[in-house]
Order: sequence, then structure tokens, then C-alpha cells
Amino acid sequence: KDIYQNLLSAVYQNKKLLAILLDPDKLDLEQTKEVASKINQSPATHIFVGGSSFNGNHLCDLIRIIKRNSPLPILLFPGNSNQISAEADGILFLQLLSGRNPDYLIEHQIKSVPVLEKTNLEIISTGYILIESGSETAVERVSRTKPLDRRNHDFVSQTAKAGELIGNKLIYLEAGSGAINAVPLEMISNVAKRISIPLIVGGGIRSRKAIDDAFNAGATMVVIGTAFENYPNFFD
Ligand code: 1GP
Repeated sequence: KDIYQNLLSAVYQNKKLLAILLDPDKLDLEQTKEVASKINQSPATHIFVGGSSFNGNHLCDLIRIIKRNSPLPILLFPGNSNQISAEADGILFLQLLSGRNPDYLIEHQIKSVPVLEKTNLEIISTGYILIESGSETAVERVSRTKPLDRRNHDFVSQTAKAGELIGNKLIYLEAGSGAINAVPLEMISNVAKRISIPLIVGGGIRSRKAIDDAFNAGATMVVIGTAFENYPNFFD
């Protein structure tokens, strides 16, 4: 149960963490071993598994293959309560703080309790904040919520702080997978200054410079999904 402790120490030691997000909908079991070996050659420190619309079908098999082929911690990043597997090491237990849809604020969480109780997953309560990114993203469509205005820095950092005060252990600033525009750097910086818990940033980050910029702005962890999915040699 030390995934969160490592994230916390990363904040205090100013270490930067990188997660590669695998969407089970876009990954065949046959490809998974090779993908895991690509991840091992990259600077990734964590593997996230999840997607907005995946129904959980081959999740356990997929995670088993990743586990056999990579030493990195595997965290579930679930789009709904079907995406839970005891095979992973932990779960980002998400609460969509930017939206006002009760399904994603509490309903899915309640539904997942009986499943979670049967696992040993490290459960990390995460305030998830969707930021407007230039066009409608899958999270927006599936959650039927509006992202927060990318110009309203104060409201976003206030939302993040409320998440911390509620008891979330992480804040995830999300532009949405494949976003045209990533979360603005100034916004990352404002949120990082206002909260004292680790900050994850993802969505639309697709270059080495964009990763470095997000770290320099204050992200503890950057998440890369689409860029790695489209170019498995991205980190070369
Ligand atoms: C999505 O933040 C992640 O939830 C990753 O986004 O696919 O755009 O890298 P990308």
C-alpha cells in the first residue's frame, strides 16, 4: 500500500512522475506484451488502465499480461464502476468535481463498493476536474457534464482546493483524452500553488516540451495516452 506514499514523497522531493494510460478498448490482448515492453523502455513510472466507455470485458486478462511483463505499478483509472479489477495494484477513486451530475459525484462510487470490498486495491480518492479544451471530449459526452472554463483560473483552483478539503488525496486536472488544447500552464501553476496534495495533469499532452512545461508549472505527474497509443516509439 505504498503507491500514494510514493506520490506524496514525489511532491516533497520534487520528483516528477509519468503515467502511460492504456485504454482497454483500443488494446488487443495479443499486443499487450509488446506494449508493456515499450513502456519498460520509456521513462514511465506508472501505468494507468481505463477508458470512458469500456465495459470491463477483458480487463483482468489485460492487467495480468501487463503485470507479467512490467514491474510498474498499475492503477485503474475507471470511467465507470464496471472497470474494476482486483488484478491491479490500486485505483484512482474518482469524483468528477467539475460536473454536477450525481452519477459521477456519488452514484458510481456507491455501486462500486461491494466490488472494491472484495479486492486489496489501494484506493486513492481523487478529485477529477475537467477543463474546457477546444472541442467536446469523450469524458464530457459520457459524463454529460460541462468542463470548467479554461480562462477561469480562480474558480478552477478553488474547486481543486475544495476537493482537497473534502478529503481527496489527489487532484487530476484533465483536458480530456486527445484534447486539442492541454490544460493551460498558468492554470496548472495556480492549482499547484493552492493545494498541498499531489497534482496529476493529462489530456492533449503530446510532446517532450509539453511534458516538461507541465512539470515546470507544478504537475507532480503527467499522463500520456493518445501520443503513446498513436506512436509507440513516442518516448524514443
Ligand atoms: C486522458 O489524461 C488522459 O484521461 C490522457 O490524455 O490521451 O490526450 O494523452 P491523452
